[in-house]
Amino acid sequence: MSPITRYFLYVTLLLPFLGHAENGSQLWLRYVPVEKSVVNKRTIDLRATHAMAQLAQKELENYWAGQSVVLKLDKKLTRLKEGYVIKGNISRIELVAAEPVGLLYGAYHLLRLQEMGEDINHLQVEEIPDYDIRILNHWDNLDRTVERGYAGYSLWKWEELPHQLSPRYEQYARANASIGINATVLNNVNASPEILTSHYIVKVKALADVFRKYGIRVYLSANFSSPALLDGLADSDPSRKEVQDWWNTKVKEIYQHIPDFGGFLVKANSEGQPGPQDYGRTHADGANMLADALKPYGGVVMWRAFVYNPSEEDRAKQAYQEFVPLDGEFRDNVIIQIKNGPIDFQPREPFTPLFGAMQHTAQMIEFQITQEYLGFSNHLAYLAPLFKETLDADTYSAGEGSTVARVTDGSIWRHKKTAISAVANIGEDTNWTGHHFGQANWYAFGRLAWNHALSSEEIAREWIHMTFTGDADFVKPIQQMMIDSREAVVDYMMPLGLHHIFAFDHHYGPEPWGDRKGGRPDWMPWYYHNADTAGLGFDRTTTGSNAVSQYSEPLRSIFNTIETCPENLLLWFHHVPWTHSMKSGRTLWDELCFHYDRGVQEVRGFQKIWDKLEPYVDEQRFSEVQSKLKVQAKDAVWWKDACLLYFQTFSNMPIPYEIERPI
Ligand code: GCW
Repeated sequence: MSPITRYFLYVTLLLPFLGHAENGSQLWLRYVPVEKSVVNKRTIDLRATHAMAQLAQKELENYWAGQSVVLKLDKKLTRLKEGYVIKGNISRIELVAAEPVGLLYGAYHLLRLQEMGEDINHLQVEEIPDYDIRILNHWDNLDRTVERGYAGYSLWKWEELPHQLSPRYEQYARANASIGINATVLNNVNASPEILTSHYIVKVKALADVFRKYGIRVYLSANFSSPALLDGLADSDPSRKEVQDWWNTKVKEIYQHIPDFGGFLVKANSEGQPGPQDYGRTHADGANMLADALKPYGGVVMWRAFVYNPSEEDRAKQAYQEFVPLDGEFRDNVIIQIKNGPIDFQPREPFTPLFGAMQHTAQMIEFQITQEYLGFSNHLAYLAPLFKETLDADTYSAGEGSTVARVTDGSIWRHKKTAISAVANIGEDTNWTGHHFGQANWYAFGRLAWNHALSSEEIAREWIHMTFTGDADFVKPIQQMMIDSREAVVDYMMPLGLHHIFAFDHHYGPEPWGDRKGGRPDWMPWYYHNADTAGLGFDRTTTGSNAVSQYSEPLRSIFNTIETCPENLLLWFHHVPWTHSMKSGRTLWDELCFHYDRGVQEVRGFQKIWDKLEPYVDEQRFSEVQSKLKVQAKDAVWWKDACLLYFQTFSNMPIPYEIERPI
């Protein structure tokens, strides 16, 4: 090969590739710019002037290779909320929305169809979001560390703000808008009071100004003791006029800078955070004081129900016990934010019984996208099946069909605003989420917040198409791997309803034996697994902690009876004898061994699938995912061996021969 040919090959083949060397940074937004020849034949006709409508037009101008599009606003179509209608024939597509942001969402819808290679000749689309507020919660601290964050430091460069704006702020906003996310809480719920100082408010404003272009409102986590901590008030008692005035003044200042500020998220009287109970007041007293301050500006309070204390009472019961008596006492701009499960974002939990138990109070779900309990950013765990399990769970609180989705989206009890949230997995890493497949969980949350009826399979298919390739030989096996991945994690970490047997504090590996002298009993693994020579599991039946009583019938009886309790939650609700006969005919002990082993085998299977698909993936993403899968496979064996060898000291039964030997 002559040097000239070599140079030519280098420039044409290698350079474009080098240009994409950081291949995770584009997320699922890999639209190809349209060629000049197409642009000349096609018009993107905008009949509105709003900046967000212009942005929608620009996205289509740049990337829409199909027919001409007309974008129109029709304020009368209020039923659409932030949604849109798309109709089209061969030569012309019409995109109509009631709000400018609806045009932007509609534009991304069209681009998605294009990426997926869908037929766009006979479009009849009507999309209305299921929730009004679709919000990410960042647990980002002001020093840029991220609580339970595994993708590097926080995206928010506080020391550079407000003067310097990282280009990633806009990329973040665009990615969110492309999946319908319209709100974000910038800082950790373990909130530094500093965020509410004037010094920080101008920094928050700078971010809000960028995000607004994409229809995203900013919220802040507020520290309940801010009045005392920031301005030296004697206390932060919500019943005192001086404290109320402080909040009114602070809220006014925020709105002067950020006229569309969303409101506050509050973690109060939980894990050492201050709150109204410090002064003998209730959660309602605290939430209402903030709600009153925000009300004139249309702001909202998201008040968390994640409260528990070391006590004789089962931790799983405490949120219900504290909040149900307050039903009806909250202002209409307060929404109670409830984690999907009653303990804490475990690989599997039943839904929190508080859902549906407060009919006069707006409720919202809090999911966790960041994988605090699912292998950090090392393990591939596609979370749409976990999210769907909660959304689709029937609470029976207003009869059959009262799913968690329907008690929170306003279709059973109407509330002023509906919302859904998730703790973000985003950080400064080039690929945003640490693991390339972590991007799928951000994507899945956005899509489900928009339409909770979408299936995990559909969402995975979209994401794979847009992030990698639409080649069926790649899409099919990867989709299957993603669908299976969450259950694989449950199997090798905590099958059959086991929970919270994680290593202390950091929550990465197994530590079912953990017993720290003087530590909080409700933070010790044995509190949850209760292993003894008789059996395994937490007795939450009517003769145990009676947590089952917090569920509506027929669930209460189903969970309460060992024969009817779903086996995937058996050890959540029952202390089960080691020799108990499971549906498979195996003893509990053998079944436990079987699940741990299956989890390991599944991850080995993921490695094989991935290796085989190397030709479809760029080198960088291929090798990065490959290394993560190695770590995951090693960890899965670690979990299996550690848990089985530990529990065997109680069961005193042999590990079945067909199961891989501990190493
Ligand atoms: O389980 C805990 C996490 C904490 C987190 C807390 C919460 C923000 O381990 O890191 O604190 O949940 O949700 O408030």
